[in-house]
Amino acid sequence: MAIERKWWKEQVIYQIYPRSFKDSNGDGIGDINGIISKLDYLKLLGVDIIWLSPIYQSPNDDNGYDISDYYAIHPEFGTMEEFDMLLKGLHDRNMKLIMDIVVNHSSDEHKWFEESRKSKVSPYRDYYFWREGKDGGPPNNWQSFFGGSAWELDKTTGEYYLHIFSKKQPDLNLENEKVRNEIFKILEFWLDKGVDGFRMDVVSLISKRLDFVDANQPTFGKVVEEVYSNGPRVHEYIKEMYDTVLSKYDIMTVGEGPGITTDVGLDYVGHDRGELNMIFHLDHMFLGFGPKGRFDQVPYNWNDVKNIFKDWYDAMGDSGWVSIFLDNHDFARMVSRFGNDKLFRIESAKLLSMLVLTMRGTPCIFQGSEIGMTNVRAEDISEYRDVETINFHKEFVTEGMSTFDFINIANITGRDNARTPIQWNDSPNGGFCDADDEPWIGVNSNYESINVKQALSDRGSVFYFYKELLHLRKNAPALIYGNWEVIDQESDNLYVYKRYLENEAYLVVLNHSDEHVAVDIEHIKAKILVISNYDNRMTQVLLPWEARLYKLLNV
Ligand code: ISL
Ligand code: CA
Repeated sequence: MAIERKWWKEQVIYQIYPRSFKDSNGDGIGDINGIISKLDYLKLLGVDIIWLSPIYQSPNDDNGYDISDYYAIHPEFGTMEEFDMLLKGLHDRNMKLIMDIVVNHSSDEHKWFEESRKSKVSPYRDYYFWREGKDGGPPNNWQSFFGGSAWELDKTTGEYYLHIFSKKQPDLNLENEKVRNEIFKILEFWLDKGVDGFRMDVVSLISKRLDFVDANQPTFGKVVEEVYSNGPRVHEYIKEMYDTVLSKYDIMTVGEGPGITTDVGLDYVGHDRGELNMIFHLDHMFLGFGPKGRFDQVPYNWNDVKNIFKDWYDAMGDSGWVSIFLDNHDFARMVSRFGNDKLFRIESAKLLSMLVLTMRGTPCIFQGSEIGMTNVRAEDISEYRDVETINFHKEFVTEGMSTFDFINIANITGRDNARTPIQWNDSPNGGFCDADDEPWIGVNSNYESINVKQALSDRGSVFYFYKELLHLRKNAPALIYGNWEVIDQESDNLYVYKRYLENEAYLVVLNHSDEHVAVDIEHIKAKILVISNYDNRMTQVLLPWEARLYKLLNV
């Protein structure tokens, strides 16, 4: 059977983390008007679908992933009228908007939870998971993603509630039909406003294993996979959302899924499942995470990444779809993690963009990657804002690590690396806000050389490379729907693959290293170089981080 053609396979997603995108009113916090002021920039780049990280009312314990009112815009970001203008501004430019929807948990300041915690007989008690403690401690040994027990004792009733993330993010109980109906109402509210779909936060976690048995797996990753994710009713819940609401609109959905492995991927996105359109699987993003998670780094290499891409391609076949991405607001900057952000920043940022835009799957670009923004180098723990980094700092220091060592790790892997403000120009605060305003998190000190203004004035910039590739992809069905065949699966630094569909074919040749590397492509005779990150080189030796896209003729 031929692969199904869909608009959401052909378009490209760009993620906006609103807090860090553009401040329009001097409070140091990015906002909706700031985004509106940059719509022409996004259009110029050539992306199609904006994924907006949460902008709802929130006490911001986890920067909006803790929602206290799903129907209101957080005043820091603006008003509902401004939101409507943003949506219209995008639609006027033939672009789309997908909302980030977080239904695994709410904020503890949501009225449901405030009611729920009041008494054991509250009509909202069953909106969350309340359990008695065991042997003077929590009901089981589950750990929170953000450190410590996943259970918090609430004094009012003497019971514990479950929070897989921070204690200000109590898990919603979707076993309760009322909760599911609330969720349908929320989805409908935003769809009726005209949004074009959803990114569903941790959708793999929404059904719990109700026996709440202790986790006995060796690593945190395994616990997520085998205990927290893919619970018994997860597909029933997603299908119900699809049948009741989602299927009635021409929209797209992408599920974010820690713990979704290749074995179960198609259960979420198989085209006949009536569930989600695509997933963000996190296998390659969790590489390097040791038994205790991201601050417990273990080595990995490029081949591990390649193997994961191969396994997912094979697992999806022609019947499922993924998004292709190498960074987002939860991970290090792409060029710092998978490239060389010092000696070959521009070359490697371009190489990675070629990878993201030529694989099979809907590409997702994280804000700032289009200008090759890098990780930060914080020197003091007070520079961090992320609840995860702050909590684990305490935990690791208690266990004997020095703050100095912890900061060195956080500078490699912490989420704030991706959350510093977009560098718009070389003025103080990088043009994110005015020089005399105080941004909510410090601007990366390299803003004077790495910024949008510079990128737009330089034809050889990372920005224009993205722009050209985005344009190429749009007009090349083989790069969207084509089969993908890797030529050098074993190589640790080369990544060479073909994309082909009917009589159209492309060859992508990437040197993922600081070295000169020979590549054997001479036997592929009829080919023309379409785009590369060095000047028109056709030789058999690739320069460091050289990336070439060839069109193959006579196929
Ligand atoms: O960043 C992580 C913790 O180490 C990831 O495991 C992340 O928590 C996971 O991918 C789920 O992320 C999503 O849900 C979180 C939120 O903090 C993240 O920002 C969001 O992308 C809870 O809502
Ligand atoms: Ca602002």
